[in-house]
Amino acid sequence: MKSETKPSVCVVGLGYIGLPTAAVIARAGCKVLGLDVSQNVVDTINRGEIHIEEVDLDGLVQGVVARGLLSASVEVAAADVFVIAVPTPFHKDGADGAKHAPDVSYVLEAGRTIAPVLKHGDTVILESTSPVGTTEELRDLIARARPDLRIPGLTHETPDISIAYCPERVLPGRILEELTNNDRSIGGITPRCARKALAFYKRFVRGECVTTDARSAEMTKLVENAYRDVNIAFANELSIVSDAMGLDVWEVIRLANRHPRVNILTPGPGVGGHCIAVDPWFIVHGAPEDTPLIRTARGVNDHKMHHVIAKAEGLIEAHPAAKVACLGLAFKANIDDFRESPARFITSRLVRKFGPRIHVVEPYAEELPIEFTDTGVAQIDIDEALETCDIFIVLVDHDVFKVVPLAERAEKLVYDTRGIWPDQPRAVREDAARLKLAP
Ligand code: SAJ
Repeated sequence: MKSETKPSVCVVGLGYIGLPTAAVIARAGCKVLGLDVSQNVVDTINRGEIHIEEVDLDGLVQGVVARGLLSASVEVAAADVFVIAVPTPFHKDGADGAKHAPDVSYVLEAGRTIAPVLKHGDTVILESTSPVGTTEELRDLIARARPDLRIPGLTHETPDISIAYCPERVLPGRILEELTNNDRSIGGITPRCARKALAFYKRFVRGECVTTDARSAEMTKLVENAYRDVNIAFANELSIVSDAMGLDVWEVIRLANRHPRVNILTPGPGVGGHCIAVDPWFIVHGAPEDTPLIRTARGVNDHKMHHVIAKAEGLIEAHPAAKVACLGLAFKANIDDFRESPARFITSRLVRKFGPRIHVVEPYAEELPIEFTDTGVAQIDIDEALETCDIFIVLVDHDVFKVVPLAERAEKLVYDTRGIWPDQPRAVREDAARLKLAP
């Protein structure tokens, strides 16, 4: 039997996706170089430590660094496989339709970085969520930088390198498990490219790996997150409608979900994170005339944040002597990720209006984010909040909040945007008629 040598791998971008991916590939026995622009991130990883919070990642990184399988650098080096996992944000502002336009500059920069070290036989895989056509754009950039290489899709001969798109699908908080067990869509620039990338993923993915073309794989990733956004929008719209009708949305959804073909998601204070609130725009931007539903869902989910702010403001104004606790800043439960978080946005707006009457409870934050500096607002723990605060605004469904027994919160006035305390006697929905809500 042919003895097989394991490919050396370079992972470009050591963030929430890149670092766990690098560690899982290293665990499979491949020698991995992680590349990042931050010297601080590189130094942290080379000490066997991590700069992000993710279940079991610390032990894994420590182990693979100690075994010499993972190292990090700010300098690129030759490898057999390159995995690009850099951010693809969108432009938040900008005139002339630039608002919400995808920004693939980090992907192209990664392409420029690896191009000089590419050699015959290498495979380049893009994992970053990208608008349709980005893998071809990356391919064209590599072709311009390396006219000496035969590039897939641009040559009639056997290409020197392979280029493919394979989006990550992992859920923060379950990244290591999902990296290994989720199915993967692998889109090649050509079928041969897809087969090369498939052979690589088979080394560490237990889920099924399905091959397709690069553009379909790009669209698949966007569609997955847009699907979830549209479904969350439905739940959020229901919560606003139920509110207006004096109904308990949690009860309505619980009952509707008993239907065998109905599965309504959970309302919340809006949709956060850098995937579901972003990726649908990549589809809308690509086909603005043909995406009324996807665009509207984004609007509904963004509007939910403002609905919560208005309702919370009405509640706090109606109780001028009350001390207020805002529970959670993270974009979802049990993680320390505060980027694009509705809870953080809502809390900061309440702080701007009510100042130190607001107290922030966020067990996953060592300190409050920058916009809370000099506001006089205190970060307290849940025990202190239960002892000292009168109004509770639940913005994140962290487990540590969920387990607070009724006896400890029965007297509190609660606005529960996540439905974690369904038995709360003094819940805002019962007071809704008495609240003067901002328009
Ligand atoms: N949310 C609700 N109600 C729900 C579900 C979620 O309000 O019923 C909110 C959350 O609180 C959060 C936001 O939506 O603010 C997004 O959370 P999420 O758990 O739905 O998703 P993410 O952003 O953590 O990860 C998503 C996942 N995509 C899908 O489930 C289709 C993940 O698999 C992707 O890998 C990830 O985006 C990504 O990187 O694209």
